[in-house]
Amino acid sequence: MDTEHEFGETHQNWSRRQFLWGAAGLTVAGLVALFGKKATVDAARAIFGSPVSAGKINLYQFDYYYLPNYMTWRVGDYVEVWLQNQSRTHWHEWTIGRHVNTLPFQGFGALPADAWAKDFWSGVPVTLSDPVKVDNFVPHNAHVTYVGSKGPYQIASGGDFSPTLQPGGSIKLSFTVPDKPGVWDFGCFVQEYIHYRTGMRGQINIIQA
Ligand SMILES: [Cu+2]
Repeated sequence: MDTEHEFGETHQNWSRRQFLWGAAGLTVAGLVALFGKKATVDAARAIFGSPVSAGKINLYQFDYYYLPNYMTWRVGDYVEVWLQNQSRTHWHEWTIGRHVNTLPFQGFGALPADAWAKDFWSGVPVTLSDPVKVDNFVPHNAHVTYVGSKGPYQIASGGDFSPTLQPGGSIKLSFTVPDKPGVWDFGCFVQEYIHYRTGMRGQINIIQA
């Protein structure tokens, strides 16, 4: 068999696969744009499965869901999450933790400062960069390095680690996935848990290296 011919075939197959993945991506994006429902997001997740995400990850915030709403990370991998608020009207945050405090669900009394009993980011070194329209950022117990002037990060205190973005805002969070394996929940608790309850939440499964 001719080696050059074999290479040609391999190249052709690769191109075709890239095309198919690209077309599937467009279809899913179109569905999300049309319906914007959590069901569609779940469908997208079923189509693409959940490969391990590493390196650059786009995480979109919509009213009221995240895309993706499920990720798999591996301990020790370097991750750069580019959080982007696609809403034209709503402020959204991104928190990760375990054991959501359901007291605010009762709808009475003062809201507690923390939404999670356990904040994923505690003790985790993380670098923030490229802030655009950041409403506020709460570092809580994370070890944060800020790229550039701290002004644009609007550093605040109280509650869990959370970047809160204005409509159209974005920020990059770079870090090495800490040795905290298992399933973690993430969510947006803006507007007294309404976003979270409406479906603005997801999960991250952290697997061992
Ligand atoms: Cu939100």
